Amino acid sequence: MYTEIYLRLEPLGLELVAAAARAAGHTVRILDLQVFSHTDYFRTLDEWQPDVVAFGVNYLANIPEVIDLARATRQRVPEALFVVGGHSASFTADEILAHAAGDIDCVVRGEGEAIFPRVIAAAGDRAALATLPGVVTPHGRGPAPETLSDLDALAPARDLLAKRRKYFIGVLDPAASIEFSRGCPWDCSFCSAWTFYGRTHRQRDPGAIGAELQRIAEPGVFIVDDVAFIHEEHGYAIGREIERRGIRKKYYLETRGDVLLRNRDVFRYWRRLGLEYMFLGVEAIDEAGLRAHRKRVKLSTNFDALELARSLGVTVAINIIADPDWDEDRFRVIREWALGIPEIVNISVNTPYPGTQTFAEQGHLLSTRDYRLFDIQHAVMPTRLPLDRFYAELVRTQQVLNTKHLGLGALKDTAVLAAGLLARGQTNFVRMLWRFNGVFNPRRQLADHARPVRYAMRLPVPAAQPESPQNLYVLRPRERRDLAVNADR
Ligand code: B12
Ligand code: SF4
Repeated sequence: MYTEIYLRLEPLGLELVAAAARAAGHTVRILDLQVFSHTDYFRTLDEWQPDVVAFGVNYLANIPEVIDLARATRQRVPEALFVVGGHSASFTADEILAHAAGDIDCVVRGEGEAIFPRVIAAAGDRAALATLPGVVTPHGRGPAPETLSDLDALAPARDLLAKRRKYFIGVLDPAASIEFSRGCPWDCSFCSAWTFYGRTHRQRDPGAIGAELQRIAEPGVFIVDDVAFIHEEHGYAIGREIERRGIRKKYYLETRGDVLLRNRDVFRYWRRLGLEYMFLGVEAIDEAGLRAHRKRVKLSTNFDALELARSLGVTVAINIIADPDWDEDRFRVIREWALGIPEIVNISVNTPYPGTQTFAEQGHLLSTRDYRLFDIQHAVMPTRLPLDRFYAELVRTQQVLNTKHLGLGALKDTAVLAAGLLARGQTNFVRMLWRFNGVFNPRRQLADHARPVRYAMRLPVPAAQPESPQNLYVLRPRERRDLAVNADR
């Protein structure tokens, strides 16, 4: 739902995996199903008859669609090896294979760059597949996935994406994406970014980043790091490369309140370099909520960070997690608070995703096992309010907040900008201004729960003890620098 309105971004992980396959000598095409239709996909299969078909499944909600496509693919190109990889697939490999009943040949867990060419090489020998690190097949699995040794060895195959003008975030239209670092050293209970990367945080080489940025044609750049500029010296080093190369772009990044406060000067520096948008994961406006999410940050720190962000002159968006336990009163408090501050406030619904500690500990309480509802806009845990009233409150709150920024009043401020984008043929931002009511609708959200469920999610077995992170990791943790993440509780 979110990507129907506010943003659509290039599939960076898939581009890296494609670059690895190309470097190994294969002919590769990418079809982004955010932009192309299933009809386009089937036409490509029929015309091209690929030897390998690989899907990136970062999002849990896409699992049923990919299983259905695997089935249809098997009928059209029966000999092709069908591979699935990506963030969500890494946490659900066994159940994906079980649902697909032989139509998916393997799931690749973890980072795909090094292993994908080896998977292709093993296409002719499916028994050999089951011996590769991180690879899970219906007939057996290889050892644990390996951590990539060099994050700069490959550049994403951006040239393989047709229709690059479709990628945007708000007024950064069009926008490319780039990675400065990978992983996150914190361990929030609702998040799987840290469990995927074994709680490691690795930085790319500033020179390689500068060279990559110089090759990007788009004027907008979305920095995909989970937490930008954890180490300020890295932010400065990249900035110096940008200055040295005379690169002028507009940037969007996401970070934490405590990192912003601690490294305020580097963010100020980046404002001069073109930082336009900043997203802060505030998550809760009470101490109890922050503790429940294990954010390891004080409420006052987050509020100080908001003050600071305002003073930088960037557009700030924040996220608040709505708990299924919220009643009308709680939604009202959030609405009033959000209307009183200038920032863009986004509300998401607390959703236990496989790979998170919340899922391991509370997953057995889920009220639905329909993957498609796991998009943080649906309630998948029992709600205190009857579901229809929960959605009515949620959408009303989102509507109020949407109108604050995209209503007619706000539109006056963006009219010149919108006209400029239209003049350049960029329509993504302008279309977004009218889309909200068509997409966010309590009746639609409620009706989504009534759809027949053909693939039911596997639930965790309730454990007597709190789940150990060791059981959740995809990549194994390594020695890491002390980032003092536990200091501000
Ligand atoms: C950038 C980003 C986005 C971008 C989307 C970018 C895109 N088009 O893919 C935007 C902002 C649009 C976005 C939106 C959302 N996101 Co998001 N997003 C991320 C983020 C921060 C980084 C992803 C990224 O690009 N990483 C860099 C690349 C290089 O890594 P990668 O994609 O993981 O790819 C590597 C491996 O996964 C693997 N791989 C990937 N594909 C393939 C394919 C094959 C064949 C193989 C072999 C390997 C492989 O190899 C790659 C290279 O190592 C992740 C957090 C994270 N750290 O992963 C969250 C994350 C993936 N998002 C998340 C969520 C919840 C959402 C939203 C639902 C939020 C919302 N507000 O509605 C939406 C849903 C969007 C949708 N399409 O449905 C969750 C995932 C939840 C889940 N399990 O389903 C994550 C993990 C964040 C979190 N903290 O929990 N997101
Ligand atoms: S700081 Fe952000 S990316 Fe890191 S664990 Fe918490 S929510 Fe996930």
